Amino acid sequence: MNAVIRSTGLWTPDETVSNEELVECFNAYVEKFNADNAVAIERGSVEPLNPSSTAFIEKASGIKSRYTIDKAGVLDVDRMRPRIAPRPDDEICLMAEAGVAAAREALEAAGRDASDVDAVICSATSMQRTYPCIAIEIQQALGIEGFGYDMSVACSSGTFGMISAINMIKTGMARSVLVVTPEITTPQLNFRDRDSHFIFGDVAVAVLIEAEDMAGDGGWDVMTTRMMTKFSNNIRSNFGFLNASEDPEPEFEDRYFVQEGRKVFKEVCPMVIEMILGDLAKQDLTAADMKRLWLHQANINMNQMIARKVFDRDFEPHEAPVVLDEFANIAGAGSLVAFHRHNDDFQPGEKGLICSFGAGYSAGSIYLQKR
Ligand code: CO8
Repeated sequence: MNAVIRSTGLWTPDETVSNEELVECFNAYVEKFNADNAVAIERGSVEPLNPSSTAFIEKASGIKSRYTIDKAGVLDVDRMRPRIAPRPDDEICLMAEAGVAAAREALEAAGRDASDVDAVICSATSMQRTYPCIAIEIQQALGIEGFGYDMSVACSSGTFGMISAINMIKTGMARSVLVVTPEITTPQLNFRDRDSHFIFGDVAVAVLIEAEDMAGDGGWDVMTTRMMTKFSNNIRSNFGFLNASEDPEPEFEDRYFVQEGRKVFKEVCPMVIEMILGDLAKQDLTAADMKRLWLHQANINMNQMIARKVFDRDFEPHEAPVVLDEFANIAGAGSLVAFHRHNDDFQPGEKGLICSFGAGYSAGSIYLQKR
Protein backbone atom coordinates (compact mmCIF):
# COMPACT_ATOMS: atom_id res chain seq x y z
CA MET A 1 0.00 0.00 0.00
CA ASN A 2 1.43 3.42 -0.92
CA ALA A 3 2.01 5.95 1.83
CA VAL A 4 0.71 9.52 1.85
CA ILE A 5 2.18 12.42 3.82
CA ARG A 6 -1.11 13.62 5.25
CA SER A 7 -0.36 16.58 7.55
CA THR A 8 2.22 18.30 9.75
CA GLY A 9 2.30 20.12 13.10
CA LEU A 10 4.76 22.41 14.85
CA TRP A 11 5.57 23.34 18.44
CA THR A 12 7.87 26.19 19.39
CA PRO A 13 8.92 27.33 22.86
CA ASP A 14 7.50 30.71 23.95
CA GLU A 15 10.89 32.38 24.19
CA THR A 16 13.41 33.45 21.55
CA VAL A 17 16.98 34.73 21.80
CA SER A 18 18.27 37.14 19.15
CA ASN A 19 21.87 37.21 17.92
CA GLU A 20 22.30 40.55 19.68
CA GLU A 21 21.22 39.13 23.05
CA LEU A 22 23.36 36.02 22.61
CA VAL A 23 26.48 37.96 21.62
CA GLU A 24 26.03 40.48 24.45
CA CYS A 25 26.02 37.62 26.96
CA PHE A 26 28.91 35.79 25.26
CA ASN A 27 31.04 38.94 25.20
CA ALA A 28 30.30 39.65 28.88
CA TYR A 29 31.55 36.12 29.60
CA VAL A 30 34.71 36.75 27.53
CA GLU A 31 35.42 40.00 29.37
CA LYS A 32 34.93 38.32 32.72
CA PHE A 33 37.10 35.32 31.75
CA ASN A 34 39.91 37.54 30.47
CA ALA A 35 39.76 39.75 33.60
CA ASP A 36 39.70 36.75 35.95
CA ASN A 37 42.68 35.23 34.11
CA ALA A 38 44.59 38.46 33.44
CA VAL A 39 47.78 37.34 35.22
CA ALA A 40 47.92 33.91 33.51
CA ILE A 41 47.13 35.54 30.14
CA GLU A 42 49.95 38.04 30.72
CA ARG A 43 52.27 35.13 31.62
CA GLY A 44 51.24 33.28 28.45
CA SER A 45 49.87 30.19 30.23
CA VAL A 46 46.23 30.91 29.35
CA GLU A 47 44.95 32.01 25.92
CA PRO A 48 42.67 35.06 26.03
CA LEU A 49 39.17 34.54 24.60
CA ASN A 50 37.97 36.51 21.57
CA PRO A 51 34.57 38.19 21.40
CA SER A 52 31.76 36.99 19.14
CA SER A 53 29.97 39.20 16.63
CA THR A 54 26.43 39.41 15.27
CA ALA A 55 27.75 40.43 11.85
CA PHE A 56 29.84 37.23 11.67
CA ILE A 57 26.97 35.01 12.78
CA GLU A 58 24.52 36.37 10.25
CA LYS A 59 27.01 36.36 7.37
CA ALA A 60 28.52 32.92 8.12
CA SER A 61 25.24 31.13 8.92
CA GLY A 62 22.14 33.21 8.04
CA ILE A 63 20.84 32.73 11.59
CA LYS A 64 19.13 35.75 13.21
CA SER A 65 17.29 34.23 16.15
CA ARG A 66 16.44 30.90 17.81
CA TYR A 67 13.70 29.50 20.05
CA THR A 68 14.80 28.22 23.43
CA ILE A 69 13.22 26.34 26.29
CA ASP A 70 14.80 28.78 28.78
CA LYS A 71 16.04 32.20 27.77
CA ALA A 72 17.04 33.30 31.28
CA GLY A 73 19.45 30.38 31.76
CA VAL A 74 21.00 30.79 28.32
CA LEU A 75 21.58 34.52 28.89
CA ASP A 76 22.77 34.24 32.51
CA VAL A 77 26.51 34.90 32.17
CA ASP A 78 27.23 32.75 35.23
CA ARG A 79 25.32 29.78 33.75
CA MET A 80 24.95 29.99 29.95
CA ARG A 81 22.73 26.94 29.55
CA PRO A 82 19.00 26.44 29.88
CA ARG A 83 17.65 25.79 33.36
CA ILE A 84 15.18 22.91 33.51
CA ALA A 85 13.21 21.96 36.59
CA PRO A 86 13.28 18.21 37.23
CA ARG A 87 9.83 16.65 36.82
CA PRO A 88 8.42 13.78 38.88
CA ASP A 89 8.02 10.45 37.05
CA ASP A 90 4.24 10.83 36.93
CA GLU A 91 4.49 14.09 34.94
CA ILE A 92 5.02 14.08 31.18
CA CYS A 93 8.68 14.72 30.26
CA LEU A 94 9.79 17.80 28.34
CA MET A 95 10.49 16.06 25.01
CA ALA A 96 7.20 14.16 25.09
CA GLU A 97 5.30 17.34 25.98
CA ALA A 98 6.82 19.21 23.02
CA GLY A 99 6.18 16.21 20.73
CA VAL A 100 2.56 15.86 21.87
CA ALA A 101 1.86 19.54 21.09
CA ALA A 102 3.25 19.16 17.54
CA ALA A 103 1.44 15.83 17.08
CA ARG A 104 -1.92 17.30 18.17
CA GLU A 105 -1.55 20.03 15.55
CA ALA A 106 -0.79 17.43 12.85
CA LEU A 107 -3.81 15.31 13.86
CA GLU A 108 -6.08 18.35 13.90
CA ALA A 109 -4.86 19.50 10.47
CA ALA A 110 -5.91 16.11 9.05
CA GLY A 111 -9.16 15.91 11.04
CA ARG A 112 -7.91 12.77 12.80
CA ASP A 113 -7.86 11.60 16.38
CA ALA A 114 -5.85 9.08 18.38
CA SER A 115 -8.06 6.15 17.37
CA ASP A 116 -6.99 6.63 13.71
CA VAL A 117 -3.29 6.14 14.50
CA ASP A 118 -1.47 2.77 14.78
CA ALA A 119 2.06 3.77 15.73
CA VAL A 120 4.32 6.57 16.96
CA ILE A 121 7.97 7.02 16.01
CA CYS A 122 9.91 9.56 18.04
CA SER A 123 13.00 10.35 15.99
CA ALA A 124 15.38 13.00 17.30
CA THR A 125 19.09 13.77 17.72
CA SER A 126 19.10 13.14 21.47
CA MET A 127 16.66 11.50 23.88
CA GLN A 128 16.23 12.96 27.33
CA ARG A 129 16.31 9.51 28.93
CA THR A 130 17.03 5.93 27.94
CA TYR A 131 13.71 4.30 28.80
CA PRO A 132 10.77 4.10 28.70
CA CYS A 133 10.86 5.35 25.11
CA ILE A 134 9.74 8.95 24.59
CA ALA A 135 7.53 7.62 21.74
CA ILE A 136 5.65 5.38 24.18
CA GLU A 137 5.04 8.31 26.51
CA ILE A 138 3.72 10.35 23.55
CA GLN A 139 1.55 7.38 22.55
CA GLN A 140 0.16 7.21 26.10
CA ALA A 141 -0.45 10.98 26.34
CA LEU A 142 -2.39 10.98 23.06
CA GLY A 143 -4.26 7.75 23.83
CA ILE A 144 -2.98 5.84 20.81
CA GLU A 145 -3.18 2.04 20.76
CA GLY A 146 -0.56 -0.03 18.93
CA PHE A 147 3.12 0.69 19.44
CA GLY A 148 5.86 3.30 19.53
CA TYR A 149 9.64 3.44 19.47
CA ASP A 150 12.50 5.92 19.48
CA MET A 151 15.22 6.30 16.89
CA SER A 152 18.05 8.72 16.30
CA VAL A 153 20.13 9.73 13.27
CA ALA A 154 21.17 13.31 14.19
CA CYS A 155 20.17 15.78 11.45
CA SER A 156 18.47 13.06 9.44
CA SER A 157 16.31 11.91 12.35
CA GLY A 158 13.17 13.47 10.86
CA THR A 159 13.56 12.09 7.33
CA PHE A 160 14.78 8.65 8.46
CA GLY A 161 11.81 8.50 10.88
CA MET A 162 9.45 9.35 8.02
CA ILE A 163 11.01 6.74 5.74
CA SER A 164 10.61 4.11 8.49
CA ALA A 165 6.93 5.05 8.75
CA ILE A 166 6.48 4.96 4.96
CA ASN A 167 8.00 1.47 4.88
CA MET A 168 5.74 0.31 7.74
CA ILE A 169 2.74 1.37 5.69
CA LYS A 170 4.12 -0.21 2.51
CA THR A 171 4.57 -3.55 4.28
CA GLY A 172 1.12 -3.39 5.87
CA MET A 173 2.51 -3.26 9.42
CA ALA A 174 0.56 -0.06 10.13
CA ARG A 175 -1.95 2.13 8.30
CA SER A 176 -1.33 5.41 10.07
CA VAL A 177 1.91 6.51 11.75
CA LEU A 178 2.80 9.68 13.62
CA VAL A 179 6.46 10.67 13.27
CA VAL A 180 7.45 13.12 15.98
CA THR A 181 10.76 14.99 16.03
CA PRO A 182 11.24 17.01 19.21
CA GLU A 183 14.66 18.64 18.90
CA ILE A 184 15.59 20.09 22.28
CA THR A 185 19.11 21.01 21.22
CA THR A 186 20.11 23.93 23.45
CA PRO A 187 21.11 21.76 26.45
CA GLN A 188 23.63 20.04 24.09
CA LEU A 189 25.14 23.34 22.99
CA ASN A 190 28.21 24.88 24.61
CA PHE A 191 27.16 28.54 24.86
CA ARG A 192 30.75 29.38 25.92
CA ASP A 193 32.18 28.20 22.59
CA ARG A 194 32.58 31.07 20.12
CA ASP A 195 32.56 28.73 17.10
CA SER A 196 29.20 27.17 17.87
CA HIS A 197 27.29 29.19 20.51
CA PHE A 198 24.88 30.60 17.91
CA ILE A 199 24.07 27.46 15.95
CA PHE A 200 21.07 25.64 17.47
CA GLY A 201 17.49 26.20 18.61
CA ASP A 202 14.64 24.18 20.14
CA VAL A 203 11.48 23.00 18.34
CA ALA A 204 9.24 19.98 17.77
CA VAL A 205 7.65 18.93 14.49
CA ALA A 206 5.25 16.06 13.74
CA VAL A 207 4.19 14.39 10.49
CA LEU A 208 1.15 12.15 10.03
CA ILE A 209 1.68 9.47 7.38
CA GLU A 210 -1.23 7.32 6.20
CA ALA A 211 -2.02 4.48 3.84
CA GLU A 212 -3.24 5.78 0.47
CA ASP A 213 -6.72 4.29 0.84
CA MET A 214 -7.45 6.14 4.08
CA ALA A 215 -5.89 9.47 3.13
CA GLY A 216 -8.64 10.74 0.83
CA ASP A 217 -7.67 13.41 -1.68
CA GLY A 218 -5.43 15.40 0.63
CA GLY A 219 -1.73 15.26 1.26
CA TRP A 220 1.27 14.15 -0.76
CA ASP A 221 2.10 10.93 -2.58
CA VAL A 222 5.57 9.58 -1.79
CA MET A 223 7.35 9.03 -5.11
CA THR A 224 10.59 7.58 -3.76
CA THR A 225 12.89 7.77 -0.74
CA ARG A 226 16.61 7.53 -0.10
CA MET A 227 18.77 7.06 3.01
CA MET A 228 22.52 7.54 2.93
CA THR A 229 25.17 7.39 5.68
CA LYS A 230 28.95 7.73 5.65
CA PHE A 231 31.03 7.85 8.85
CA SER A 232 32.65 11.15 9.80
CA ASN A 233 34.06 12.59 13.04
CA ASN A 234 33.61 16.15 11.80
CA ILE A 235 30.35 16.57 13.74
CA ARG A 236 30.38 14.81 17.07
CA SER A 237 28.96 14.64 20.57
CA ASN A 238 30.50 12.22 23.06
CA PHE A 239 27.65 12.67 25.50
CA GLY A 240 26.22 9.30 26.49
CA PHE A 241 25.45 6.83 29.22
CA LEU A 242 29.06 5.61 29.50
CA ASN A 243 30.14 9.09 30.66
CA ALA A 244 28.94 8.15 34.14
CA SER A 245 31.46 5.28 34.32
CA GLU A 246 34.40 6.80 32.47
CA ASP A 247 37.57 6.97 34.53
CA PRO A 248 38.94 9.60 34.55
CA GLU A 249 35.58 11.32 34.33
CA PRO A 250 35.27 13.46 31.16
CA GLU A 251 35.28 17.23 31.52
CA PHE A 252 31.77 18.68 31.43
CA GLU A 253 32.71 20.81 28.41
CA ASP A 254 33.80 17.69 26.47
CA ARG A 255 30.27 16.33 26.39
CA TYR A 256 28.85 19.00 24.10
CA PHE A 257 28.32 19.25 20.33
CA VAL A 258 31.55 20.00 18.43
CA GLN A 259 32.21 20.29 14.73
CA GLU A 260 34.75 21.20 12.06
CA GLY A 261 32.28 23.52 10.32
CA ARG A 262 34.45 24.28 7.28
CA LYS A 263 35.15 20.58 6.60
CA VAL A 264 31.45 19.75 6.99
CA PHE A 265 30.58 22.44 4.49
CA LYS A 266 33.16 21.22 1.97
CA GLU A 267 32.35 17.51 2.28
CA VAL A 268 28.58 17.50 2.72
CA CYS A 269 27.62 19.91 -0.10
CA PRO A 270 29.07 17.80 -2.97
CA MET A 271 27.77 14.59 -1.34
CA VAL A 272 24.21 15.94 -1.23
CA ILE A 273 24.30 17.51 -4.70
CA GLU A 274 25.49 14.22 -6.22
CA MET A 275 22.85 12.27 -4.30
CA ILE A 276 19.98 14.52 -5.44
CA LEU A 277 21.06 14.69 -9.10
CA GLY A 278 21.59 10.91 -9.17
CA ASP A 279 18.20 10.20 -7.59
CA LEU A 280 16.42 12.57 -10.01
CA ALA A 281 18.06 10.83 -12.98
CA LYS A 282 17.01 7.41 -11.64
CA GLN A 283 13.39 8.63 -11.68
CA ASP A 284 13.76 10.08 -15.21
CA LEU A 285 13.29 13.52 -13.71
CA THR A 286 15.35 16.71 -13.72
CA ALA A 287 15.45 19.57 -11.24
CA ALA A 288 13.07 21.43 -13.58
CA ASP A 289 10.39 18.95 -12.45
CA MET A 290 10.85 20.03 -8.82
CA LYS A 291 8.87 23.07 -7.68
CA ARG A 292 10.65 23.26 -4.34
CA LEU A 293 13.54 21.85 -2.30
CA TRP A 294 12.83 21.73 1.45
CA LEU A 295 16.43 21.45 2.59
CA HIS A 296 18.01 20.81 5.99
CA GLN A 297 18.48 24.10 7.81
CA ALA A 298 22.08 24.34 9.07
CA ASN A 299 23.59 27.15 7.04
CA ILE A 300 22.18 29.51 4.43
CA ASN A 301 25.34 29.49 2.31
CA MET A 302 25.29 25.69 2.21
CA ASN A 303 21.63 25.66 1.10
CA GLN A 304 22.26 28.29 -1.56
CA MET A 305 25.16 26.29 -2.96
CA ILE A 306 23.17 23.03 -3.02
CA ALA A 307 20.06 24.61 -4.56
CA ARG A 308 22.06 26.50 -7.19
CA LYS A 309 23.90 23.33 -8.27
CA VAL A 310 20.74 21.19 -8.28
CA PHE A 311 18.66 23.72 -10.25
CA ASP A 312 21.75 24.59 -12.35
CA ARG A 313 20.71 28.27 -12.30
CA ASP A 314 20.01 31.13 -9.95
CA PHE A 315 16.83 30.30 -8.07
CA GLU A 316 14.05 32.22 -6.33
CA PRO A 317 13.90 32.13 -2.49
CA HIS A 318 10.57 30.22 -2.63
CA GLU A 319 12.29 27.37 -4.51
CA ALA A 320 14.50 26.56 -1.49
CA PRO A 321 12.81 28.24 1.48
CA VAL A 322 14.79 29.30 4.54
CA VAL A 323 13.55 28.97 8.12
CA LEU A 324 16.93 28.97 9.85
CA ASP A 325 16.87 32.76 10.16
CA GLU A 326 14.01 32.36 12.65
CA PHE A 327 14.79 28.89 14.11
CA ALA A 328 18.61 28.47 13.72
CA ASN A 329 19.72 24.87 13.13
CA ILE A 330 17.02 22.60 14.54
CA ALA A 331 18.85 19.37 13.69
CA GLY A 332 16.52 16.61 12.44
CA ALA A 333 13.51 18.93 12.35
CA GLY A 334 14.95 21.48 9.88
CA SER A 335 13.77 20.20 6.50
CA LEU A 336 10.39 19.21 7.99
CA VAL A 337 9.80 22.67 9.45
CA ALA A 338 10.71 24.17 6.05
CA PHE A 339 8.09 21.82 4.52
CA HIS A 340 5.51 22.61 7.21
CA ARG A 341 5.86 26.36 6.68
CA HIS A 342 6.11 26.41 2.89
CA ASN A 343 3.81 23.95 1.11
CA ASP A 344 0.30 25.36 0.83
CA ASP A 345 0.74 26.87 -2.66
CA PHE A 346 1.22 23.46 -4.36
CA GLN A 347 -1.25 22.31 -7.03
CA PRO A 348 -2.06 18.63 -7.67
CA GLY A 349 0.75 16.97 -9.64
CA GLU A 350 3.47 19.42 -8.54
CA LYS A 351 6.58 17.83 -7.05
CA GLY A 352 9.07 18.69 -4.34
CA LEU A 353 11.90 17.19 -2.31
CA ILE A 354 12.44 17.05 1.46
CA CYS A 355 16.18 16.53 2.03
CA SER A 356 18.15 16.37 5.29
CA PHE A 357 21.92 16.18 5.76
CA GLY A 358 24.34 16.42 8.64
CA ALA A 359 26.03 14.49 11.42
CA GLY A 360 26.95 10.87 10.76
CA TYR A 361 27.31 11.92 7.98
CA SER A 362 23.71 11.16 7.13
CA ALA A 363 21.38 12.29 4.36
CA GLY A 364 17.73 11.46 3.73
CA SER A 365 15.48 12.30 0.76
CA ILE A 366 11.72 12.05 0.32
CA TYR A 367 10.33 12.95 -3.14
CA LEU A 368 6.73 14.11 -2.97
CA GLN A 369 3.92 14.82 -5.42
CA LYS A 370 0.87 16.84 -4.38
CA ARG A 371 -2.34 14.80 -4.59
N1 CO8 B 1 32.24 35.65 16.02
C1 CO8 B 1 33.21 36.25 15.29
N2 CO8 B 1 34.14 35.58 14.59
C2 CO8 B 1 34.11 34.23 14.64
C3 CO8 B 1 33.14 33.53 15.39
C4 CO8 B 1 32.18 34.28 16.11
N3 CO8 B 1 31.22 33.71 16.83
N4 CO8 B 1 33.36 32.22 15.25
C5 CO8 B 1 34.41 32.07 14.46
N5 CO8 B 1 34.89 33.30 14.09
C6 CO8 B 1 36.05 33.60 13.24
C7 CO8 B 1 37.07 32.50 13.26
O1 CO8 B 1 37.96 32.67 14.35
C8 CO8 B 1 37.74 32.68 11.93
O2 CO8 B 1 38.70 33.73 12.04
P1 CO8 B 1 40.09 33.68 11.21
O3 CO8 B 1 39.66 33.65 9.76
O4 CO8 B 1 40.78 34.92 11.64
O5 CO8 B 1 40.74 32.39 11.63
C9 CO8 B 1 36.64 33.18 11.02
O6 CO8 B 1 35.63 33.71 11.87
C10 CO8 B 1 36.04 32.11 10.16
O7 CO8 B 1 35.72 30.96 10.99
P2 CO8 B 1 35.15 29.62 10.42
O8 CO8 B 1 36.03 29.16 9.31
O9 CO8 B 1 34.88 28.68 11.55
O10 CO8 B 1 33.75 30.17 9.86
P3 CO8 B 1 32.85 29.61 8.70
O11 CO8 B 1 32.73 30.62 7.66
O12 CO8 B 1 33.23 28.23 8.30
O13 CO8 B 1 31.42 29.53 9.44
C11 CO8 B 1 29.98 27.85 10.38
C12 CO8 B 1 31.25 28.68 10.56
C13 CO8 B 1 28.80 28.81 10.39
C14 CO8 B 1 29.87 26.88 11.54
C15 CO8 B 1 30.02 27.12 9.02
O14 CO8 B 1 31.26 26.48 8.85
C16 CO8 B 1 28.96 26.07 8.87
O15 CO8 B 1 27.78 26.29 9.12
N6 CO8 B 1 29.34 24.91 8.36
C17 CO8 B 1 28.41 23.82 8.10
C18 CO8 B 1 28.12 23.18 9.39
C19 CO8 B 1 27.02 22.18 9.33
O16 CO8 B 1 26.25 22.04 8.42
N7 CO8 B 1 26.99 21.45 10.37
C20 CO8 B 1 26.03 20.50 10.55
C21 CO8 B 1 25.60 20.73 11.94
S1 CO8 B 1 25.24 19.25 12.68
C22 CO8 B 1 23.62 19.14 12.71
O17 CO8 B 1 22.95 19.85 11.98
C23 CO8 B 1 23.00 18.23 13.71
C24 CO8 B 1 23.91 17.80 14.79
C25 CO8 B 1 23.18 17.32 15.94
C26 CO8 B 1 22.55 18.41 16.78
C27 CO8 B 1 23.22 18.60 18.07
C28 CO8 B 1 22.47 19.51 19.02
C29 CO8 B 1 23.34 20.50 19.75
